[in-house]
Formats: sequence, structure tokens, C-alpha cells
Amino acid sequence: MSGGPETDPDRYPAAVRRAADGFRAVHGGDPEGVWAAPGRANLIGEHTDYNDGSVMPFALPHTTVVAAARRDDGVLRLHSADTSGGTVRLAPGELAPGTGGWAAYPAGVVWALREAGLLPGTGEGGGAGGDGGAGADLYVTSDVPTGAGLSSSAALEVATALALNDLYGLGLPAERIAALCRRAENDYVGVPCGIMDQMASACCTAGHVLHLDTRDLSHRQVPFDLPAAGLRLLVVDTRVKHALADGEYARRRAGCETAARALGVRALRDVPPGELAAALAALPDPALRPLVRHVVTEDERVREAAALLDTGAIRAVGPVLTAGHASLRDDYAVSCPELDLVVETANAAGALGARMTGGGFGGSAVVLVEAAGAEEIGRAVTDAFAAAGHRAPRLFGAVPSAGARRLDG
Ligand code: GAF
Repeated sequence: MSGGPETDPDRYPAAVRRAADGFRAVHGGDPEGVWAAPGRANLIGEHTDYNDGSVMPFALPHTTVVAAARRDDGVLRLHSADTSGGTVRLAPGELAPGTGGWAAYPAGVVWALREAGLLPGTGEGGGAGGDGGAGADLYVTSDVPTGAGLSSSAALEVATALALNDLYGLGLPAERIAALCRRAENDYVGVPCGIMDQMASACCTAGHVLHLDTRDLSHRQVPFDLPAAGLRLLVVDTRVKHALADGEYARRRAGCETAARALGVRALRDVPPGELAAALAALPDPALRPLVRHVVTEDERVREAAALLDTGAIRAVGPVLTAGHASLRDDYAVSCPELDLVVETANAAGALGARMTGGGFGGSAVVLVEAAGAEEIGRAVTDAFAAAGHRAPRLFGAVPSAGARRLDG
């Protein structure tokens, strides 16, 4: 298992130095500040966020770091230390939804802020940006694994939004930042995600999971102190690339919306678990039944996990995770052989429970284990991948970490 960010106490000062040095080298001059936003893993509550349901993510120690400074000509200059292709320069008129690449995420955030009337573009005058409009120079560096279902996109969006919020004195609360970032991802990047990832990145706190109602964004921090309980949570990145934009995610989302309409409810979260059997029988299209069954039972699993964590019974959450995986595999059909192998192997080797996390179709799994058994269970998973001829997975122990914040000053 890799040491990784979890075990490096000097990582944030070092990240500030690296980002500020990178900024100077690329943009000239000093950044005005350095901000960070984490990736996330989701403990339970999968594919419920676009059904107005509840979710329970926590922040990873892995972060996207943005060094930034204002520009008064409305221009955006975006540079990522982690991608080739140099600096992307976008004049205000060039911010157009659907333009791809990594820069679409920060550009989409600026677009969303302008669309909301919070940042003036060129010629719009008024306020913080001066005559030429509010622009920015950004230098981005990240250790959030990409394509691993761990929300590298949300981390980039939220770090960018937080930087602009502070630089232009917008005073936006974290929930509003998350909503604007989701708008950027939905309407600029073109991925029809829910709001879980952006809320997780913006609102999580160290040592807690975020119990979030995605309908009204009300949320609370639920203690999830793994070390104190003698537990560890392993994240296993199968390295099977997931792509939310490939249509499967959107198809399931559309299926849920069709089912809600057929059942006469605003969203599937409004189907009470006690009325699930009747709701399934009432659906005209039998293909919608497994979708509805997953969403309704998953929302119930979130409630169950929350009740257990409230009494400090972290170990008892294990079987709830495994039941969630079975539902995602069998009903929602978003797992894959590699994710199933992680869950089966880890549980057979003594894990308390395991499940895929995030959108699925590849990506990562979370495995709840006794701290003393972590190495052995990790090894069992790695060995099983080798025996099955799969690419070696990446494993790390994740401690619930801080949400988005300014790193310097
Ligand atoms: C992805 C999406 F971005 C989230 O909004 C959520 O729907 C998740 O898949 C599934 O729970 O991470």
C-alpha cells in the first residue's frame, strides 16, 4: 500500500511552495493566494444524488491546488502542471460551453459565475473586475487520481471557485460554490452529474462523513474516526477507466426520471421504502424496476448507516456497504468484474464490508477493515488481480480529510 498524502505531514506547505513557484515560472509575478480542494470517496449513497436522495461522502487527503491572481482584462490563463499542452488562454468571448479538455472545468466555473451575474466579463463594467472584466491567471497542480471515480473534476472546479470567491470578494457560502461548480460541470463541460461530489469537496471536514440531503442541501458532519476505532478504510483504484460522459450514466439518470414521472412523484426519493413493492408493480416498463429498487433501497441504506454511525457502531456499517455493492452490481448494473473482484476478495479475506464508490463502470472501491488486517487484505486483493490477469490495482488508506480551503495566509 502506498504511503501517499495520508502520511506526509509537510505536504501542504510543500504544495503551497510548489504551486507558487509554478505560478511564477508560468505567469510571471506572484500569485495572490493558494487554494486547495479535495477529491472524495463516497461511503454509501450511490446514484441517489440525482434522485434527490441522501449521500455520505468524505474528503480524501488528495487535493487539487490552485495558485491564482486576478486580471483586469477578463482574460483567463490556465496552466496545469499535470497535463502537457502548455497554457490555455481564453479571452472572455471564447468561453463557450462544450469546449473540451481539462481547462473546461476551471473555464466552466468562470462561465457559471458570469452567468449568475457574480463576475463581470469584458465590457460589462461594474465592480470588482475593473473596466476590462474579471479575469484570472491560474496554476493548477493535483494529486487526486484522475479517471478513478474519486472526483478529480469536482476538486478542480471547487478549488477554482474558492480562489475566485476570495480574489473577487464574492462572499459565497460553500453550498452556493458547490451549486455553481455543478452548473459548470452540467452545462459547460456537459456531464449530467448530481451535486454530491462538489458538495463533498466544498463542505467535508476532517474526521467526518458528510450526511447530505441532495434535495435541499441540508447536511451534517457525522463523526467517522477510523483510527480511534482501530479501523482503516482502503481505497482500491482498479485502474479501469470510468467515463461518466459516455452515456451509461445519463441513461440511468433518464430512466430514474421516467420512473419518477410514471409513479407521479417529484423524484425517486419520494417513494417510501414500505411502498416499494407497489411502486415496482405499478411501473409500466419492467426495465425501470431494478433502477427504482436500487435507488429506494440505497436511500434506506444511507439512513441505516447514519443511524449506526450516530451510535459509534462503525463496524456494523460494513455489511451495509456490501449490500450496497450487490444492489449497484445486480440492479443498477454499474459495476464491472474488477470492482466485483475487489469486493469478493476483500470480504473473503476478512474485510468488514466493501463496495464500489462513485459512478462506477470502473474506478474505485472502498473496503472497511480492521487496522490490523489491512495489509493482508490489501495483499489478497492485489494477488487476486494478478491471478485474474488484471492490471495491478492501486491501494491506499484514506483518512476522512479537510474540505476546500485556502492554504496560505
Ligand atoms: C458521479 C457523479 F458525479 C455524482 O453526482 C454521483 O451521481 C455519483 O457518480 C454516483 O453516486 O460521481
